Amino acid sequence: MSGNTFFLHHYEASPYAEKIRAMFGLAGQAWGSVLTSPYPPRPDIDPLAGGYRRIPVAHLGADVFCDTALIAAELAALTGLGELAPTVADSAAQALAERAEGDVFFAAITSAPPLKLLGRLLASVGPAGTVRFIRDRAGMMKDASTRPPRGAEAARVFDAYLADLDGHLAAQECLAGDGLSYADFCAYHPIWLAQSVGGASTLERYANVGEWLQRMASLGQGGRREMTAEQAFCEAAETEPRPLPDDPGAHEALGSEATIAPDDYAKIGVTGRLVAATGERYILARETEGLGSVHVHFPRDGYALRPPVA
Ligand SMILES: N[C@@H](CCC(=O)N[C@@H](CS)C(=O)NCC(=O)O)C(=O)O
Repeated sequence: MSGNTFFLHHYEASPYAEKIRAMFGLAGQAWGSVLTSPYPPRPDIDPLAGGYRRIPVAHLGADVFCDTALIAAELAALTGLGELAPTVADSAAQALAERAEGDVFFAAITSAPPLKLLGRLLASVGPAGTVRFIRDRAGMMKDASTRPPRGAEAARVFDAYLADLDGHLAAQECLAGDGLSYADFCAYHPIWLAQSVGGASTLERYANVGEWLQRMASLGQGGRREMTAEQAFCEAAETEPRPLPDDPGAHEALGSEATIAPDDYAKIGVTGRLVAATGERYILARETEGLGSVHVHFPRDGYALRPPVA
C-alpha cells in the first residue's frame, strides 16, 4: 500500500523547489506542501530522508525521493506526463539544461547585487537567520567539487546563458520543441532565482527568454495544500514502502549497508541497506523508530555510494 498524498518538503525561496512547483502547475497535480527552514537542522525532514540535506525532498507514503531529477521521474509516472521525465532527447536543450543547473545556478546568486541579496535575506529570515544562512552555505561549499563563478565572471556566465537561451528560443517555443518538457524547468529555475534576489531585472535584450519566462511563471503550482510535518510523518508511518522494482539491478553492495551522498556539494550521506540499484536509481531501506520501514530513492547520476563509515 502506498500513501495518497504526494508531499513536497521545501521552502519558498528554493529554486530547485520552484522547478518542481512549476511542474505541479503544468500537470495540475494536487500535492501536500510542507514548509521547512532554509538551513538545517530540519527535524521535519530527517526522519524521512535520514539526513539528506538538500531541498526539495518528496515522498509518497514510505517512499522518499531525493533530487529533483528523480522527483520529476516520479511525477511523470504519477501524472502520465512523460515529458516531465528527466531524459532530454534534444542535445542542444540538454546542454542548456545542464548549464542552467551547473555554473549558471551558482552565478544566479553570485552575480546578484550584494545589497539587494542581503536585503532579501534579512526580510525573509531576520538578522540572526541571515548570519546562520551565510555560515551554513559557506560550510556546505567547503568540500564541494564545484567552484561557483564569482564577481565579473559570474555576471558573464549568467549573461552568456541568457543570450544562448534567447538564440535557442528564437527558433522554437520551448527548449526541446513546441511543448514544455523537463529541460524547460531546469532552464527556468535559475532565472527565477536571479530575479527573486534582485538580479536579471531586465530581460529587454532577450525578448524570447522574456516571453518564455512569462509562460513558465504563469504555470502556477497546481493543487497546493499546506500540511504539517506530522501529517507527512503519519502517511509514511501508516504505509509500507511500495514493492521494489521487478529487477533490482546488479551491484556488489546489494543487500548490505551502504551510504549514499551527492558527489558535488552538500555531500552529507544517508545510510541504509541497499535494496535496489537499477540503471536509474539507488534505493536504501531504512528501519526507523518512528516511521517503521522507509525506502529512500536517489538518482545514480550525481550520487556516490560507499560502504558506511564504521
Ligand atoms: N541536484 C539537486 C540540487 C538541489 C539543491 O541544490 N537545492 C538547494 C536549494 S534550492 C539546497 O539544497 N541548498 C542547501 C539547503 O537548502 O540546505 C536537485 O536537483 O534536487
